[in-house]
Amino acid sequence: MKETWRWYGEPDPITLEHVRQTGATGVVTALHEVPDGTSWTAEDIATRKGLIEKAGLEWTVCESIPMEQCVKRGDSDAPSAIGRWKDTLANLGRAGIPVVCYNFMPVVDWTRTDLRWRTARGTGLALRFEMVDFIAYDVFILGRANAADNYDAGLVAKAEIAFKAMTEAEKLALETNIIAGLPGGALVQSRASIAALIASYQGIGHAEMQANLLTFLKEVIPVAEDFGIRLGIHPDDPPFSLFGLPRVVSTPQDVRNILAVSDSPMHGITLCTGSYGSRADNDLTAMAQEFAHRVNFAHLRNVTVEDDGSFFEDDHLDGGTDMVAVIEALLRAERAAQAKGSTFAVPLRSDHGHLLGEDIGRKTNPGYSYIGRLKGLAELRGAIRALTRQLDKEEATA
Ligand code: DNO
Repeated sequence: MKETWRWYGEPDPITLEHVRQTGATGVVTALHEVPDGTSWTAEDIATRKGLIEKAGLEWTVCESIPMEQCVKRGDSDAPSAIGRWKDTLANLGRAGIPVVCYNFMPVVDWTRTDLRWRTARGTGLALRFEMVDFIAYDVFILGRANAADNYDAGLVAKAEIAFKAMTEAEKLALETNIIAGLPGGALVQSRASIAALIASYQGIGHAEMQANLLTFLKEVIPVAEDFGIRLGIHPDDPPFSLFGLPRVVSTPQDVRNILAVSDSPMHGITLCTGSYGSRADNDLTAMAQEFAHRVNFAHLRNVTVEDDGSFFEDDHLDGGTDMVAVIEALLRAERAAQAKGSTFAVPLRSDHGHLLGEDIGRKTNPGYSYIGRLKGLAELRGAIRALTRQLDKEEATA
């Protein structure tokens, strides 16, 4: 496996020099400044790559090439948007970027309700998705038509109580957390624009979204093969419906459907343990064992899910996912592939991290502070080292 670190480009308060100090050798980035709907030029890609290489690092993963909403809706202008996506992919391929991550979430990308939640164990400030608050937003603040029908009646009642107790400032803060776009996620929305975007998906259910994804995949996989780029589709975060909209990359069955499109090693998944793990019925050890040979990128983080479906980001080795078992499955699959001649080292990054120490008072991207991620990386690195030793011994005595 290859250690990588997400970097948001030059505006990122965590510099490439900081990245270098972590010991990670690969960088995960995207041309975040290019507006959606424009393909990335070879020149802009070369400039970004040059910056990374000048710092002694490698651009290992592009996360993400943005996906225009029309592709997810399967509109009549979807083919031209897919064409732009393919142009960007080809330009990344010409530049030798080995892995590309993307997602297929409708309207919003990754979503949380609280970005500074104090953990019960006192391990800093974590990102949290509070189910009752999300429902309060959808049903009572946004006021989406029939939204209450999408939730358990008991939770809607709790959400109403929570909503009535919120100050205007609290309502606004909740709204900002949900729709103002987390870094690397969807664009900033206003209350009116998000309502319009949600409405634009009317009539698109799970089957339609899935068909639109398969259409997209059939178009892009051949381009990935031409350039030897490994694609890794990122799961829905969280892996359940938001705003009554379908999400089609949430469960093991979704992954099976996606992978069935092509056996090409260029068509794989991003195993984001935190995203898949935010759903109590996803067994991450079983998923890692089943899909390890198709994992082209690993996001390693842990979450603790609560009874009502709320969850918070826990420490990297603690929470609902047995992280050591997941890493073991990935290492075993990587070895098996290497025994057959593959030279691919699966890139991993310690995903997110708590706000700790001096980072608490500092401006950083939510989830992407320095110390918390570094702590996560150090823990994961230790687990990888120990497991590697164990697998080496196993191989020596086999
Ligand atoms: C959150 C990230 C997401 C992810 C995209 C992948 O921290 O994992 O922003 O980059 O959804 O396309």
